[in-house]
Amino acid sequence: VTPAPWWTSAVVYQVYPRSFADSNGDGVGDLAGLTSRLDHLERLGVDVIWLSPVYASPHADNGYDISDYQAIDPVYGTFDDFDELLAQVHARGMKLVMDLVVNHTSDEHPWFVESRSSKDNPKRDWYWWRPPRDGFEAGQPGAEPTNWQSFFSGPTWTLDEATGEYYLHLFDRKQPDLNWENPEVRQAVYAMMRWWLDRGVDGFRMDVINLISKNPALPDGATIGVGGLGDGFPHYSMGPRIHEFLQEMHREVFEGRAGDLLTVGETLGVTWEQARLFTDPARRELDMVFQFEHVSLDHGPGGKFDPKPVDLRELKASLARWQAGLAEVGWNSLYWNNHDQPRVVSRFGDDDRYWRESATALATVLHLQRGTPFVYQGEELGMTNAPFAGVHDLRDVESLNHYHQSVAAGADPESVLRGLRAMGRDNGRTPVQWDAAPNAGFTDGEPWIAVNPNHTWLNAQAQYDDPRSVFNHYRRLIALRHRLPVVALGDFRMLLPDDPFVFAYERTLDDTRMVVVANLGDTPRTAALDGEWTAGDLVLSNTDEVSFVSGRIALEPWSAHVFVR
Ligand code: TEU
Repeated sequence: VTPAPWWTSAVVYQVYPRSFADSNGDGVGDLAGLTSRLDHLERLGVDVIWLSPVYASPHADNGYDISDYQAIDPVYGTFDDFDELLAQVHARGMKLVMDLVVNHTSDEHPWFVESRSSKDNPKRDWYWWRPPRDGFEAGQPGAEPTNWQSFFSGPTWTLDEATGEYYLHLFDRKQPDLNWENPEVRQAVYAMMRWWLDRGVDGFRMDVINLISKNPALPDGATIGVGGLGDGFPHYSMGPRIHEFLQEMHREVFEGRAGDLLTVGETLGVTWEQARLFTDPARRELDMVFQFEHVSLDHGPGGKFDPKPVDLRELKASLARWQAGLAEVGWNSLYWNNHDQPRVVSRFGDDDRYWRESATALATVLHLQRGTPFVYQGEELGMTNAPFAGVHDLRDVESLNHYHQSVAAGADPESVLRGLRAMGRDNGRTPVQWDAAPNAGFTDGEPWIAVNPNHTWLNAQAQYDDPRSVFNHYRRLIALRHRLPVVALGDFRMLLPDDPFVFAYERTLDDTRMVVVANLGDTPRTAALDGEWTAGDLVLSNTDEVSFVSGRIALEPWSAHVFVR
């Protein structure tokens, strides 16, 4: 038997550097700020840090628009700061995984500057350039080469006046898509990746990696509304060469490299069947992927900014499907939060009366599944969505575009704001709440986005010495994964799938059995657990006591318990 990979018992922590810790008072987090807070991560016990982009960038999308892959943006510091961070992370026995954003570059990247300079520039074909649609003049409404709608509102094509052609951008117009059909593009990306690995980083989180292969015919999408734009997703996602590209990348970049590396692909809209192909070790593509099924269940008929309540049975069924689908072959990532999602305690929990209980209960049911858990900065403190008063409080390009386009199309501003308050990405981007000081200990200056006013009581300092805190609960969950092979490797079986409030499952490995049971609702419940469990088997709980009434466990609102025997 081959030993289980190291990341089966590891936990990853995502740092969004802009909002983590600011060392120089300019209001933006930076590398030196992160280095100064490594004690926090060591205390939490995480194994790996995934660092969101710190490369040179004009910051149209907070660094997911890169103008130089081999430079540190001055707002984050210097290469000396980076090397110091990497050395300190390694000295503490942790790993550092970089964000890899290669579906697109910034329009200010020298590759694109060259590419746009003329139709016969050698780099013209490094991006997707197309003439206006047949029968249309450049710039005329409807002249875009396809009818696709961008992730950030409006068309996916922008006209370049100088050459009279359009370039493709699935995201902002400042994020032109690279043409992966061109072998020079692929080799340039692989060389850059090798350069970072040679520098000592431990792997990559790959941004929207399933979008790098597109159907080169670029067909129109089915019409979806807003200005007659169409849904191009079936044509630009999971294109015909996606597996070929990832296998080539594996060969060119990772094959034969010493050390414990990690690759995780962000794969929008993939099914578990596709995820199994990406993560089957025999295929040599990726270690794991981020899937989006469970974080799309609350999207309403009008999309993500038209949220609807989630039925817990559906959420459980979705997660169980992924557990089963990637049980024998492949591997799951486990996450509630990242820099693109609203805060889980506000989304699926109760950020008011049962704040502590629901934050810890949600953490428990996620972390003890089979897969590698990802903790997003502030999640370990139970940070909540932000009380954005109006559009002036928002910073995110996706939210701002959505707001302006919807209002221009006649929507009621207040109802647009309601959707953004619930689902907007800025909810996850308010500064980490270190202490009760005026800017939560994040900065001595004016923060780039407002600190959540609840930092007066919701902060790291207030939680370190409280054994019941959200922070210490996360610490215990992480320690449990490190300590118990059943957490890392046990089989998964969902219990009580039809219960609308109780989330319960069993893990088994050889003779060890573990049962996780939580009440994800605000009224007391009872549940019958398979087998004879007693309070003596309890290894972790978010309440003070556990009691059984005629064979059924009594579950206080948002309580969570873990039994092992
Ligand atoms: O996000 C991919 C993505 O499409 C969504 O998760 C996105 O956040 C959007 O909300 C869809 O409605 C990745 C990055 O994580 C994100 O921060 C970037 O903005 C995006 O790619 C472009 O690089």
